[in-house]
Amino acid sequence: MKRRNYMSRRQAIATGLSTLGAALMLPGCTKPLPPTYGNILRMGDRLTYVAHRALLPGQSLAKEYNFSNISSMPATGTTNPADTSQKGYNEEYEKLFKGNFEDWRLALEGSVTMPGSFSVADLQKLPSRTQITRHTCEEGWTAITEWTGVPLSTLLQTAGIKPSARFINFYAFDGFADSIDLYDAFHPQTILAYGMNGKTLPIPHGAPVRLRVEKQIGYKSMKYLSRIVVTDDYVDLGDSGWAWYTGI
Ligand SMILES: Nc1nc2c(c(=O)[nH]1)N[C@H]1C(S)=C(S)[C@@H](COP(=O)(O)O)O[C@H]1N2
Ligand SMILES: [Mo]
Repeated sequence: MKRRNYMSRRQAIATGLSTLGAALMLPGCTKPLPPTYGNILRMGDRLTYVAHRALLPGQSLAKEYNFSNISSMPATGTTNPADTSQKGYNEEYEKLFKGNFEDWRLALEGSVTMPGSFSVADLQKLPSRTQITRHTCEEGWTAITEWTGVPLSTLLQTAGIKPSARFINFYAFDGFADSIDLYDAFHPQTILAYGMNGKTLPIPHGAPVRLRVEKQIGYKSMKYLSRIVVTDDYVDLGDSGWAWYTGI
């Protein structure tokens, strides 16, 4: 009988490590990895990132639920940037809010061949996706919610992202800024949501449009979006105090 050639545990680990090594040296990238801010603990995030990106197919879907699973969802962080007494208050947002967001435009710029700006109506004209998913907050609570919006990939394809593009940066009215890589950006469940549980996205949950990144922990799903910038390199938007990569 032919002798089966199983890979030994040690060999498997060695192969895994060299795959990680290769991933660490992606060609043509000046800053291929997320930041650690000189924090030794953040090296763990980097390892999680490299391991996920090297070992997972990248596009596995987050579990989707049924209507009967929908739970209530608390609003956290900024809950109304139009409220002068809130930390995330923004004058421009207050004006847009008073005009029922008719003048709101989502800018899409950077490494794209056709920069543009989109009204809520523009986004609603594009093919939509509805998904019932579990939101996991780093503070230890979860909620199951239905989200409706346009896949970020559709918008990026419309704008024609350049081959050199690697990261998508997001800016919100309350001062939030963060980024995701192209795996998450083109993930089919990564959407710009304008609907929640069958209704217009409410103010506390990020009106008029928020990001849903279902493969990342809660704070990556940015509320109150104002601008999207495609970049070739990782842009240091400052340390939020939270890990940049939190794949779940
Ligand atoms: N612009 C902005 N986006 C944000 C936040 C915020 O404070 N401002 N909080 C984040 C965190 S920590 C979580 S858990 C979710 C909460 O979303 P929710 O308020 O709709 O429950 O939004 C994320 N996106
Ligand atoms: Mo959170």
